[in-house]
Amino acid sequence: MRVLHTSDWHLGRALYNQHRYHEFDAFLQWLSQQIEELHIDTLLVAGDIFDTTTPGNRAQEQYYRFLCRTAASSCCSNVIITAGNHDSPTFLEAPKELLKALNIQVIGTITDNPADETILLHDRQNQPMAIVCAVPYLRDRDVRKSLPGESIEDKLNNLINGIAAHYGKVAETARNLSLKHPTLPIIGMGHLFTAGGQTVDGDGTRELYVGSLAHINAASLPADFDYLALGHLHSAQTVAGQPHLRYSGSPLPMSFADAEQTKKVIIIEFNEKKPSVTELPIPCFQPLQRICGDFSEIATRLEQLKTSKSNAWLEIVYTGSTIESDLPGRIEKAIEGSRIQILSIQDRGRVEKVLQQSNTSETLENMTTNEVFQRCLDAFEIAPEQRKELIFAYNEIVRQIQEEGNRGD
Ligand SMILES: [Mn+2]
Repeated sequence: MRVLHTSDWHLGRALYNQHRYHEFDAFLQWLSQQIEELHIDTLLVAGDIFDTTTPGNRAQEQYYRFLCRTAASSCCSNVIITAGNHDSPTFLEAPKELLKALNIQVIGTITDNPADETILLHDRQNQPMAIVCAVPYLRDRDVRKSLPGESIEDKLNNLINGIAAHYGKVAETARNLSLKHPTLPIIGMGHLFTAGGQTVDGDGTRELYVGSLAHINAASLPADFDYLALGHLHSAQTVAGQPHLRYSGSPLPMSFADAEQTKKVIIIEFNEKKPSVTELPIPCFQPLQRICGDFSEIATRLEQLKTSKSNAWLEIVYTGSTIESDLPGRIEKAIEGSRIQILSIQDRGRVEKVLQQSNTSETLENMTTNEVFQRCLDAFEIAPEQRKELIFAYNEIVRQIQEEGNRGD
């Protein structure tokens, strides 16, 4: 039996307002091809299918088109999809019954019965081949009851214990099932942050429980899993050095921060209960590059990319000490006639200049957004009559960003 484990597709995700449909299409095409060529029996997608709780039409079309293709494949007899913290459980589960007819199982949320998350997989000859514990992302309210007089520590401990207890209950139903099928592997699926997990700053992994460090210790998860297919962390990695407990990571870099990583899906071949695990690298469908430096360093790098006929998308971080007038215009001019696209230009030089003029013990982290802007107005000697309008516009932008951050996911 051969399983493919992936997660964190984040269909519909954009980079600085740039849509990424062609990358998602290319990835899903590639994935279909791998499923056929490697004779994959079972596909597991461990959460964060979509980037938002209300994905756009095009992202949905990509998802359903891929599922139809997989259901029609010559080998893949089972697909299991669980919800991640970015997904809407009800949105994902809405077509559940229809997808079941194609042997695609969707678990968006938990029920009162842990056996609902335990699935006995069959091959196309209707022979049982594995037991899967498909646990979706567990929301605080799913596993923890609020009690009066609790401290923050109590809440956190109850949350962590609640999550571990839920995995325990589902594993127990799998254990009971395996009494009848002792040679079948037990495969777990989950969407959580395990203790010691690695993230790259800015790679889009969102803290699951606001203001807390609810990281689950691998030792508190049931030991029944012959393989555990995890989602949530966007860099591929094992858990606590154990090769059968894994994050596949996201198939596309989520930002310029993880653009250097080789992205992967995981192939697991079972000989009865014994897994052998291989990492399958995903080709890069759209090069992303971050360029940092003063103007001459940026210009040199742009020239190199232009000469090599690059089609990269760029994030440019200007760190020069002088204030460059019309930085965006000069950069645009430097890439004229090439296939390069600039997605973002950040002028760190200005931020540094603002901070240099202020008290040296200050750092950006301990200033409010309004204080930083005030310093900025001072540093650039903006006339008083212009300030009112600029502050108003600035506040509006800050509010919009905060509202977007709060929106339902
Ligand atoms: Mn994710």
